[in-house]
Amino acid sequence: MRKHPNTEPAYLAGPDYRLKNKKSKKNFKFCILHFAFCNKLVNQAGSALIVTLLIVALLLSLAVEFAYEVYVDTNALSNWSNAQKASLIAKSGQTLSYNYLKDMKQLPYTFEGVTDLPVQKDFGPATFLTIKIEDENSKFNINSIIHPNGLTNEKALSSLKKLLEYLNVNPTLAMAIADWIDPDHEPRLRNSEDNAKNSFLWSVDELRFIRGIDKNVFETVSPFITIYGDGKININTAKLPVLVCLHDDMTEMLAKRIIGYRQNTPFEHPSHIVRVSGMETIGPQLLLTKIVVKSYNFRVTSNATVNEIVRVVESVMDTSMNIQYWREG
Ligand SMILES: [Ca+2]
Repeated sequence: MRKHPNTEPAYLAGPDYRLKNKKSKKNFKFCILHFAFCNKLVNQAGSALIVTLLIVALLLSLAVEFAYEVYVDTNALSNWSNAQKASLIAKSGQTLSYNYLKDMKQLPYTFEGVTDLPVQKDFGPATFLTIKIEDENSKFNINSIIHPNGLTNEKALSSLKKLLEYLNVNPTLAMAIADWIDPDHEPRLRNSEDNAKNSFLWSVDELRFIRGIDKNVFETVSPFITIYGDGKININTAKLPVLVCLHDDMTEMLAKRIIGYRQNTPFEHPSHIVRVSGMETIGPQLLLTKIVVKSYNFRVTSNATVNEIVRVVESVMDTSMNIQYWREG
């Protein structure tokens, strides 16, 4: 039985087999080398691909970052430009109001407490201007409770107590306010002179520094308080709480009658207040020091919007166009 050639040992197979076997080994060796070479090539190509991808990713992130920075810078520049434009338009609102108040000065009396003026002028797309003119003589002058010589103005202090009471605020706060303003250091209430300013208020906001005046009290009282003017109140423009505090004997019903009267016939002279039924006795007592029919001090708030960027300029000016207060925001 003949053995299968592949199972024969090499020394029995003869020269052909050895030659064949030698070639096979050589081919195998070549294959190994070729495989190693190809593998090396593949590895090198893979590494190059990864490096390329990393570079592309890096460049891409740089490009995105650059585009974002350009976007942010462009946006910031646009916002800045809009803000500048809004600021200028808000200031121009003050000039428009100045002209409006000059016309108002020619009238014998002032009869509008708050005037809202949406300005119709075309400033461009998405650009608006609104002006609010508020009569400061329609409010109670908080500084009037102390005379310029430092003594207490008892009538004005009594009016302030009545105003607070009408607004459901503790009326004794009027004493704390008086101590805050007056130059002496004698407390009307316990601790009411502690850290007191002992000088007139420069702003209604200063009321917040006074002990007992919290946010709620301030928001309740401040719409009816001013620090501008000589303390006289315009009976054509004052709101109900301010009219009620004009005199100890003034009732809410009388104050409402005043409002009803002026809606049909604005007061052209302070003495005309006696024409209101029930004011025959109180009216003459108010003439000298308490009431006027013409206002001299106005708060002007001009609000400009340019592409949703808002700028506000607020001022208080008198009818001689003296600026007493100016704020931009
Ligand atoms: Ca004091």
